[in-house]
Amino acid sequence: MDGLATAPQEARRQLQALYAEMRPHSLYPLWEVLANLVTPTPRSAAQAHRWAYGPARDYLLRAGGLISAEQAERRVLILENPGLAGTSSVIPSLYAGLQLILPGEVAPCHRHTQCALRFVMEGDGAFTAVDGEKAVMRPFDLVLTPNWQWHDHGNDSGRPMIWLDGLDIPTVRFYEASFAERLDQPAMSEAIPAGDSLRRYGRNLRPLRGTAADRRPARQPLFHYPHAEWRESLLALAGAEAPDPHLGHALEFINPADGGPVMPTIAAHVRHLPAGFETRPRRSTDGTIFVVVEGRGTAAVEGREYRLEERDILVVPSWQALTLRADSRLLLFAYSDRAAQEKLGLFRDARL
Ligand code: GTQ
Repeated sequence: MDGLATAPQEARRQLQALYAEMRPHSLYPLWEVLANLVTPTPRSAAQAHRWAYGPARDYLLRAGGLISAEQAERRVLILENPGLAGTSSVIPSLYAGLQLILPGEVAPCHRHTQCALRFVMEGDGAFTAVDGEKAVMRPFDLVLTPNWQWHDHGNDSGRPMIWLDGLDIPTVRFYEASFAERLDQPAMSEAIPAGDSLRRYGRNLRPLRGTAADRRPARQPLFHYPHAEWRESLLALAGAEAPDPHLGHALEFINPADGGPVMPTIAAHVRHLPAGFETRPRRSTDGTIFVVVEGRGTAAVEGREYRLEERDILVVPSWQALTLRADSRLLLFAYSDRAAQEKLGLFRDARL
């Protein structure tokens, strides 16, 4: 804008004529748009938003009466950010959805270049199978299906199972790198006992390289982070340390292969806020999706307040200041695109 606004009348007219001539040749003046392209601080089109779990769950169960998991391939309600209409995105780089598997159903086996995490919202005993190995899913477990690993979901538990899907679908779309395949059978044959990779790779152990027992992909061996384990660690931390003023107590889920985030594009962590604790405001460049695991409280995003109840989902876009207040002990799960941003040298946060 500045370029045009400061030019004299006649020059402005000639510039407009020049733009009109260039346009059919796909040429445009940078000076008209520079201030919107290279902004001094992030300007997210995404909006802060909270989905109350109850109503979302009701719609999902209604869909469950009308279409099977097999028909749908994945029976999921997309949590689309109201500021990103038509993009199926919760923040510009990430996707969120609520997936339902009813007793006896199978979500057929496929693989894709998108990375996915599953965070269990309710139900107990359904499974995600990754490369033929089942992770039996319990409430608030984290299960990964990393890029290009075969996965199917099934439920022989007798109860509906609902989890949050977090994927990097918009990131993969941005890079135009989407590949996907369906297996010619609904599920892989299960040669591997459930929990096998957790025992082999999840205890600071690893089968010796070059042995057949080292069967998982070297970069991504682990895919199940049980609630019982992360909760115990988080509460022990809370008993031993004062909460960080901006974050509370926080533990990141890590990939044991390199100590980094769980997947190349997505980082995930859990937080604990003691009853009555209020964080100081903090901004970060990684738009973040939160799930309330336990307790209740309030989130303020740029001063606007959102009530938080168990299983509610909150999205906080890039660089919007977040304050969290815990009415009772508050446990949160969170995922974001921080993993990708760190690799690109983009991640920043500001403690206010
Ligand atoms: O379970 O593989 O929510 O491929 C979206 C795309 C879930 C899945 C989603 C997917 C999946």
